[in-house]
Amino acid sequence: MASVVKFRICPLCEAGCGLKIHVEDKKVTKVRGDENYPPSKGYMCPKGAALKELHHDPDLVRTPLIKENNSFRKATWDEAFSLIEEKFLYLRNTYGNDCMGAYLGNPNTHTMAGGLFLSPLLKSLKSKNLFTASTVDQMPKLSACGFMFGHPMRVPVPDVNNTDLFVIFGANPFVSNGSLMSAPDMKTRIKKLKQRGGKLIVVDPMKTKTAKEADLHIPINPGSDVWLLFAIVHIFFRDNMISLNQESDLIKNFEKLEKEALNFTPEKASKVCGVDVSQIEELAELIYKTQKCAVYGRMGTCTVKYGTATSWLIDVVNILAGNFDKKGGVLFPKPAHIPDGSLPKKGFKINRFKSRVSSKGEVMGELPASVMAEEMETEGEGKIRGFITVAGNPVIAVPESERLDRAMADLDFMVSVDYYINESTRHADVILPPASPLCHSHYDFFFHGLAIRNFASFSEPVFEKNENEKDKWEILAKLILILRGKGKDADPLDFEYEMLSSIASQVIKGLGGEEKSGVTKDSLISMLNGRKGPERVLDFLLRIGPYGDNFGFKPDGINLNKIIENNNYIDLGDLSPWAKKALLTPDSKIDIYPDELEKSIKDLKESFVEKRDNDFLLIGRRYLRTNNSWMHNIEALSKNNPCTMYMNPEDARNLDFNDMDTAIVSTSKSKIKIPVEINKDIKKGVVSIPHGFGHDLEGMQMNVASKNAGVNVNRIIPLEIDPISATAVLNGVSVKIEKI
Ligand SMILES: Nc1nc2c(c(=O)[nH]1)N[C@H]1C(S)=C(S)[C@@H](COP(=O)(O)OP(=O)(O)OC[C@H]3O[C@@H](n4cnc5c(=O)[nH]c(N)nc54)[C@H](O)[C@@H]3O)O[C@H]1N2
Ligand SMILES: Nc1nc2c(c(=O)[nH]1)N[C@H]1C(S)=C(S)[C@@H](COP(=O)(O)OP(=O)(O)OC[C@H]3O[C@@H](n4cnc5c(=O)[nH]c(N)nc54)[C@H](O)[C@@H]3O)O[C@H]1N2
Ligand code: SF4
Ligand SMILES: [Mo]
Repeated sequence: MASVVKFRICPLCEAGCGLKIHVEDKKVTKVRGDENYPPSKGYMCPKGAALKELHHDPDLVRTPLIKENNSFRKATWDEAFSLIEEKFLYLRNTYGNDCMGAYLGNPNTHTMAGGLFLSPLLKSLKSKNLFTASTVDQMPKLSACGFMFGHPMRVPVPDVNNTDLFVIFGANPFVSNGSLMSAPDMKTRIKKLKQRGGKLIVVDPMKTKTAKEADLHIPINPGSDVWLLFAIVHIFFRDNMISLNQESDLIKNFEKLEKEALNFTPEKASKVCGVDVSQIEELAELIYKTQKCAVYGRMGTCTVKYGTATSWLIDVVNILAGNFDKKGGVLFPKPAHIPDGSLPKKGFKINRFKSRVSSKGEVMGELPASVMAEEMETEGEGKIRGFITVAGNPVIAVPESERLDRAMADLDFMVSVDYYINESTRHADVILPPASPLCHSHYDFFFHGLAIRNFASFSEPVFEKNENEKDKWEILAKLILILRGKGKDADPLDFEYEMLSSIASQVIKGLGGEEKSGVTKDSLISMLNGRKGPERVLDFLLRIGPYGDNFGFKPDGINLNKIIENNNYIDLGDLSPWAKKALLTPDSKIDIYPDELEKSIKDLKESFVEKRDNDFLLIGRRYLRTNNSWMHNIEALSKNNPCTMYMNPEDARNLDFNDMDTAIVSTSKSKIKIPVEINKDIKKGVVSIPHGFGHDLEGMQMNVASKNAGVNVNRIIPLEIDPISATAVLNGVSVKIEKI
């Protein structure tokens, strides 16, 4: 049988590399990087290649499963949806709306269905018990951007291709392939940066793969970046090193910031951060003097005690040094699917409602993942009894995981939309598996808004799904219709039509109404291309988007077919300045010191302590061949990812550890046993454990992963949160270490 090569955008991480999927007789024979796809030019990582094994993984769930007598049996879709309808409606009618809850995991952001159908799914639950992986991840950055720029989707992205100084705080893009910065092949980009005379600086307690390529690596104490960044702001004001790229009246609360920064001297920062005063001074000067500089931060600046404050200060530094909204600095992307004027200009609010048990505030309409367990455990009105997980593994991803594991086991009824029986989905009563990723089309609704270049790309399904399989959007639409009381037999296309119709109404309203414009909803919808489902919605958004063809009124504009005809990719240019238009604060200003941060900064000032030498602070790490918890079941990816604890040689000597001796690591919550790997790249007093492991729980069916189970670090991480964004503190956790 002849081999065919199909193009696919990789759905596994933010980089979104272009892949060539070689197919023979309905089988993937190999996966290679597509050298003709401009963003990645042939680059891919081992995970991309593993799409082959993923597609054929014998452990992948391929039909709906229903749990009976503690084990799963195959079921029809109709049986599965009937049971869900019966149980969910019963629970809701008996206990009220808040007895329902949901957790959405990371891979949702890599699917078209996730981009379009999850927000209506959450609405249809009518509950406040909504959780996502954002509160163990990037919520601090989104919150900081919300306060400063008016909307959490206004995230300034480093213009890596044009910058001359790239300063990275707490990220390791050589391994993670970039996050809140979609940019495949960071290694080549850094090589090019150096070729044009530019510099890379990495601030990280660990000399990571990225840090090893840096011109300067600053090993900082975990959790202390907020002090270092504030000290830079202090120096800027003290030495008059401020050169705004905006008119000053575009920025408010400037004086308040100046006054606050007085409190954060480099001398004080030096003691907390373990970084010399002279180095802090040099860093500030270099950032100020370099014309094109981009400061960027990720996990190490988000999932820390002052995550929102740290994330905020990164952009404060960019603004004060004149690098915000400037080529070579940081800029807002302008994705093709978000029509101008479609995001509300009303600013960003949090705490609009609180959790039932411990009164934690809402952020972006969701509650912190850290309160999930207590909301499931605590009796009373609003106790979570019915639960949905979609592409998430909270038992591994969320702190105090043993408690969450027990709480999930006690739920009355749980549904998981997922294709593995893993640590979390083993608690489900029904598992609904979407067809393999290669059976879905792809457009990056989330990551085009975070990409270092504006473009629109699309890939069609590599395989047609089997008759008995369902696309993820169909599953989500069914759940929405069931939860809205339309019944399990309602047609998912009814919901697709509702979405299209609501966009059409907005457009017609903008044209002055149906009568005046002569345009009807159905006339617009009938002009759409693409398969029914998310593709038609995408085509609609592209056509009315900032580069769209406006249904023919702008013949040079883009639409879905044009992307496909243009080899799946349309370039829309370098990021370019447009902040003045992009700001979504009610007064159209940048709030450089939002009120919401004041309390946290007061607390920070009062919390000043020098780091004590005998404390161990725990941080996390990622491996190139992992993807959080879920790709350990691929044989080719399961090797060379040891679940060990890195320890500095001096610490190891002091505690009398030899390489691979077992340590007991404990916090107030629990203890784990883990082998110690002596590693000179980690700062003294800091230890690192990768997350995503612990695949030895009863009832899982991931045969490869279970062989290399490792231990779940979230068993010992306590439920501490950043007070603003309610995001878990995963880095800089104080631990005790003993030899076994
Ligand atoms: N291969 C692979 N790629 C992935 C993933 C994966 O699991 N594997 N996961 C994806 C996901 S979901 C995400 S969110 C991204 C994350 O993307 P990144 O943030 O780039 O990845 P991390 O490896 O978490 O990098 C965080 C870095 O912060 C450092 N660090 C820890 N604490 C501190 C601190 O207090 N201060 C400073 N300055 N540094 C600190 C750590 O040593 C680490 O090097 O990666 C994505 N890409
Ligand atoms: N200690 C510690 N904890 C962490 C982190 C850390 O650095 N340290 N990182 C945090 C971060 S950044 C993140 S993003 C979270 C990740 O946490 P989660 O998103 O909750 O977990 P994942 O491990 O990504 O598991 C993804 C699940 O989705 C399923 N899946 C994959 N693709 C699809 C799909 O297309 N459709 C459906 N329906 N299901 C799919 C997989 O089978 C798996 O069950 O973990 C967080 N937890
Ligand atoms: S870096 Fe790897 S996982 Fe990420 S998109 Fe590229 S090939 Fe896929
Ligand atoms: Mo993440």
